[in-house]
Amino acid sequence: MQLMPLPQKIWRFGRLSLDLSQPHVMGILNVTPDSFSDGGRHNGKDAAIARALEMMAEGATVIDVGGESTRPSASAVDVEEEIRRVIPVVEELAKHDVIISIDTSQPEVIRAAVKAGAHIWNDVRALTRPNALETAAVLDIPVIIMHMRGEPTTMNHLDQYDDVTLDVMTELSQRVQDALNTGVKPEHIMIDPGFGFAKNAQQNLKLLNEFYKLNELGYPILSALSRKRFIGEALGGADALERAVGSVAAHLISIQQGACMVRAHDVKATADAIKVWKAMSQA
Ligand code: 9MG
Repeated sequence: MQLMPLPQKIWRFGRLSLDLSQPHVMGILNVTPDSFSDGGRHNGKDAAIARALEMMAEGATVIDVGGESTRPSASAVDVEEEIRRVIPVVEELAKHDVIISIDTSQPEVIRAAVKAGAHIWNDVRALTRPNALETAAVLDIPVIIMHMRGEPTTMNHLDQYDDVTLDVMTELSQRVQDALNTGVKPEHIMIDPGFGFAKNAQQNLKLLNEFYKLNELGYPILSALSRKRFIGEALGGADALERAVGSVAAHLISIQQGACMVRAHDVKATADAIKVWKAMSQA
């Protein structure tokens, strides 16, 4: 592990901006039907907005809204349904001072979301869907390009690497190059090694230990480790809801090596850990 400075880069969105020389928390807001069921007391949208506002109060500077689960067992969602889930939440969130990222691989969804007020495209499929690269270039917004092999349903069989960190860097570089060749601006690109996507537990741990190597690619880096299975395994078999402290620790390890954004469920704990890290790094 090696200590790395963060990039001097600012993303501007009208009145809002994101200084990437500081680490940020991206709060996870899943708007899949099972995410906000509360026995019918609130509708799903109200509960989702309440959770987003809570995460902002806890220290999230970006809210990542997703209408499709990327778990290997999840069934596919059609574009119309994804739009029905995501857009009403984005329209409401856009009334607040928050930077909105959209977790989608569908060009139609990101187009509708940007119209409704979203700012960033977070694509676990790294702009590989038809027309995705062209859409990212035309929308002219920041994009998070994540490493994965195959699809969430097939990725668990695609974890053969010579050296996981170097192979991820090579494959991510190719996706970044495709984006640049299509007209995506270099200053709009953030990369993400895709913890848990086509990687086994040992490979995820090696990637975390060698996270600093990703800085060689020259782009700001997101790490998304929250409640991932390998964190549970490192804890001796902890369930998802018991992985908060392990996730905070792993996120901090990635920040120490250069991550400027971490994607988290447990925002307050993550933001507190970052405050301590910042105090230390300014001492
Ligand atoms: C939506 N989503 C789920 N896991 C993710 C990860 O590891 N990275 C990014 N960028 N998005 C993710």
